[in-house]
Amino acid sequence: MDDLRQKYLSAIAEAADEEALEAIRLAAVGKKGEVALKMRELGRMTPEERRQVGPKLNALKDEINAALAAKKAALADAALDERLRGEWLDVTLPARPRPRGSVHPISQVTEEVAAIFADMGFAVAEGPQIETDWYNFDALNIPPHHPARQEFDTFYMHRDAGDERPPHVLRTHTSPVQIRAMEQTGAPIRVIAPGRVYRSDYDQTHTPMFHQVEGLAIDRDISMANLKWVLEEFCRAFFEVESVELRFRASHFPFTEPSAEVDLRCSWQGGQLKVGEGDDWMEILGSGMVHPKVLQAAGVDPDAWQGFAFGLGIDRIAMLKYGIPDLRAFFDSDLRWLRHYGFGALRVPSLHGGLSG
Ligand code: 2NL
Repeated sequence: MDDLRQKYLSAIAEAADEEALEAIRLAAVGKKGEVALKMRELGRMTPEERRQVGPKLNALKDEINAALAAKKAALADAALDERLRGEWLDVTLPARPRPRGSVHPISQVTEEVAAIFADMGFAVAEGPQIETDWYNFDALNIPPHHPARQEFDTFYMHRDAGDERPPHVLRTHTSPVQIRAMEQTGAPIRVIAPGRVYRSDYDQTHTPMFHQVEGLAIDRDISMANLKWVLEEFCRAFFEVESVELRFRASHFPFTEPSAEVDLRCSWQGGQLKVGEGDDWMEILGSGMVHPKVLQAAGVDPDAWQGFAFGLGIDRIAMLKYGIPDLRAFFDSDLRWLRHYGFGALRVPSLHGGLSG
């Protein structure tokens, strides 16, 4: 009986599949199996022998059946494991091997600028691209018939004869967005206003639609010193260099007093721009202290509040940073150009994660 147990338990242990297991079951404990044959021999035994051998045979049968059931379960587990290994999916893989679209350099640079100013406490403000001439000009201390109005090459919206509503224009700068922001939240305020602006001008370096970002900080005692630090910090972060040097040149805008144009120290070696070193200066910004009349127009008391404002062209700083030679290609919607100069759609610019890398 020990030989039988040994033989079948090791056969069960080595069975490779359910089919082999069933063959072992028939040979061992089936109706015509070896254990059944042994049971039949009981009839020829003395009652004493039968009492001895009977229970042992039954125990052997139970043991073999239990071993068969355990092995069957183990084989089923192994088969499931094998199937799961084959059906395994990496759900972290992207749905497509490579995104087909790309982020336009102007969108990329706008996001970069917003990330830098957000870090300095500036919110992003938006407003309409079709403005009344009051928001676009009057509120900015540019009265009707003022010569500065001519300098903006404004697009005027069509008006029917006898239409008495205030004239509408395509905004020539994003300053009106900041006037509206001041009206809505009052002072203190820190906002930037990025967006599309329009001027009737078209040549190598001008497109009738382009992009600007303006910034505004109003509080009790904001000065030109704050302006200088903010602009330095911006240039350092934007051009991703250790240090920068700015030069303020006295200038004139109707909406700021005093006003300054800002140049950035740089060098052009072999057509390659290097910021923060060299003997060249590149004009990048207009800025100044917000004119009291502008604060007044926006509902902010100029005797209690003061602050700075600045404006810069997004398209130009995008060309400078990313070595894009031709402004007009920005707006051609040429897919080959977009693939070359575009940015990965899944890389969001941030100060901690890197602006452009
Ligand atoms: C330039 C000049 C500038 C501003 C824009 C501004 C806005 C408000 C009040 C006062 Cl609400 N000023 N904006 C100030 C100075 C210059 O832009 O050359 N941009 C490319």
